[in-house]
Amino acid sequence: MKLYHYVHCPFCIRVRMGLGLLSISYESVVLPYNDELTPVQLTGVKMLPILEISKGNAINESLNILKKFDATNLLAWQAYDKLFNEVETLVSKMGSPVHSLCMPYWIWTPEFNPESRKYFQIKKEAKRGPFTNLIKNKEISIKNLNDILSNELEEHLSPFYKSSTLTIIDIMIASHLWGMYIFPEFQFTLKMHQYLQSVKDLTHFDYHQDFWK
Ligand SMILES: N[C@@H](CCC(=O)N[C@@H](CS)C(=O)NCC(=O)O)C(=O)O
Repeated sequence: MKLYHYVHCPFCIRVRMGLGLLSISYESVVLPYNDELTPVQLTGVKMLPILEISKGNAINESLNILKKFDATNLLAWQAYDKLFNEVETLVSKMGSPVHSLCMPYWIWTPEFNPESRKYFQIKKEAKRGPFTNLIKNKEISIKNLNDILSNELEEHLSPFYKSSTLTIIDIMIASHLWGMYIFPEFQFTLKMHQYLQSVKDLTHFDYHQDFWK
């Protein structure tokens, strides 16, 4: 199987973590962000992650990919069914400051080349405004993120989100926050850091593995 992904993308990290926990091996294919043809040929839309199970059989949507391969419910999907609204709201609330802060830095990692960097920046600036402004306003985004983490997340970690064992929800949360490790002026609290590192360990996740083969 081949997993087509972007290294920085939280939904792609979600699948990498989930497949890691499930001990499912795959060939990792990092696509340049400006490659529209490959994803469209595989699934009809320019959206990653995509898992190509066999020639002519490819699926997208991170949660659907993981569900398909979790025959023994290792990811405890009942937790997601129970907390669906709450978790989707939390993830999208966190996603906003994380994207605003990290996008200007993601483009300078080895994932991008000059063409894909330009494509990404034009597309994302059309939605969020100039990257320079995102960084000029970084204190607002950092405060926003810290408020969400301390008021809506940390108190529910015991040590996983409303659970003593890891569930799909922890993978959804950790994958959305992982980008903050590359933002230079942000520090997770010790509790948050330990939580993220335990998700990393259990899922055998290595953010930059594709660049150090
Ligand atoms: N609901 C999808 C969301 C995936 C998604 O939003 N992927 C983004 C990257 S983070 C994408 O492929 N965007 C393509 C583009 O903006 O060109 C999932 O869970 O897999």
